[in-house]
Amino acid sequence: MKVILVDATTYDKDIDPRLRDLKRRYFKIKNIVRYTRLGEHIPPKQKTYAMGLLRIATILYYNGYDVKYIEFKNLEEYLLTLEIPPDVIAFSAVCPTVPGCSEAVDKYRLLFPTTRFVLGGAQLNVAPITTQKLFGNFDVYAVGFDAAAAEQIVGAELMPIERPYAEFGLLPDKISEYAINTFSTLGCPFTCNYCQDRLIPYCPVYDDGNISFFKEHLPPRTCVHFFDSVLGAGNSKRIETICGKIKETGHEFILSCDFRADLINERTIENMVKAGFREIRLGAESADDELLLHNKRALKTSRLMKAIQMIRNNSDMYISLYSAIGFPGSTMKNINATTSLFTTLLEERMIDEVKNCVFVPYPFDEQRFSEKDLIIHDHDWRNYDRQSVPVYDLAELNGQDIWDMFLSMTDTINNSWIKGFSIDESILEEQPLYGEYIVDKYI
Ligand code: B12
Ligand code: SF4
Repeated sequence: MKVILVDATTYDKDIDPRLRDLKRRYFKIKNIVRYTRLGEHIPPKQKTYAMGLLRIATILYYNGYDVKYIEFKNLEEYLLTLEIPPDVIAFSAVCPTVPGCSEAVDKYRLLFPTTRFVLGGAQLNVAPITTQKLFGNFDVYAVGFDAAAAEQIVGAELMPIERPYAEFGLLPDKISEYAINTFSTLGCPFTCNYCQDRLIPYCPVYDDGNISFFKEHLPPRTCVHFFDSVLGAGNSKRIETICGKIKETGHEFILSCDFRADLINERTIENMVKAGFREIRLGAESADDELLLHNKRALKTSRLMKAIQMIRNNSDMYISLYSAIGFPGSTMKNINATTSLFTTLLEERMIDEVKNCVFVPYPFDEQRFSEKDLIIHDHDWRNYDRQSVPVYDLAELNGQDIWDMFLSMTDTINNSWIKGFSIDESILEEQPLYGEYIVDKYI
């Protein structure tokens, strides 16, 4: 049985030229700051793989199916080379790419009337009803993870397979051609509003995050990012196990991970440092505790500051803050307060980077916005994007206001970064853009 697995987890999109210019500057500054803090290293490539789809491909492959993993943008060219129709074309989509996959089904069904078209992935898992209602032309909506999802693709029971669970040889390119994203644990125990990671079931996966495999295939000083929602799902025992296993591999990679500031303590930092973590990314949505509470984000600004201080005192890790502008309850006043917090932290060199984006209310089935809080005015899922004008208005700010404040915040962040790191403007122009998937897609 021939199964084509289509990676539609990334996409190209034109963005506002003002943001493009700001982001070009951002990635030039980042180039200097990263090398200053981390020393010589191999920056991430601009191409990514979808670990979820790769796991599905692996399960089917070891069950004897003829699988082909292909990127959405190369699908058409590949289909034209086929002499007999594939049995299945299955798409892995995120919210903004579901409409494109649905259009592809209409188009290719004319070419391959007997082929079964399947939808799976992050957006379907959190909104099976809404997705099917809006995009009803797939034959199968394969909700779930791993084998449970893979069985729906082929409509048959599968044999369990031995780990390792991701056969990187099934990817179109060599592993060294990709930005390395890996994970140790699925799911998140927290329940912040509007975040879909809390809907992902908890599952410990690779105790060493696959580092032993990568060590055989990638050179030392490659950047490897752990995309666990919170490393080890925030469980301190598990974090200790993971860090111990990673250390045992004897790798020389530059590891990074996402973490919650309120879980930071000296023991955790010590474990991370021993395991080779050189970067930690903390969520920092707002300087306004009331706004955070309103969005069920219990982390107070004072706790964030304490965590930053503790990391600085106990390690030389690169500290990034990840921020989203436009949560319900946002006002000009609290956005300005957040911008000034970032300014202070960058100018005092307490942190190394602030990555800001626009909050996106990705649809899920039970979602209800109170009329006053958030009104969606653009229902086209293609525009549900973190680098585009918001698809919603808030009580005090409309989408355009939020967008203008986002641009202004991005500019302020760049300027504070330059000031804090005493960067000479004259050397900035000749800097290369730091490699990151967003550069390729947007700049
Ligand atoms: C790593 C990652 C990235 C990486 C790599 C993306 C990639 N190629 O996978 C990067 C940084 C590039 C990325 C980018 C984006 N991402 Co992202 N990303 C993740 C992250 C952290 C991990 C994904 C993962 O591998 N999970 C682990 C695997 C095992 O789970 P999984 O992907 O869900 O796959 C399982 C099931 O879904 C199912 N499955 C998956 N595919 C298929 C296909 C079929 C046919 C079937 C049957 C089943 C199936 O089985 C899999 C195995 O069990 C998730 C959050 C998370 N913790 O999951 C967000 C996440 C997937 N990203 C998300 C989004 C929205 C994006 C962006 C679109 C953001 C944006 N711009 O607005 C961008 C796209 C970039 C662009 N412009 O091109 C959202 C998706 C939300 C949604 N409702 O669609 C998530 C859930 C984060 C969030 N909470 O907002 N992302
Ligand atoms: S801690 Fe982070 S990943 Fe977990 S639910 Fe909250 S925002 Fe989402």
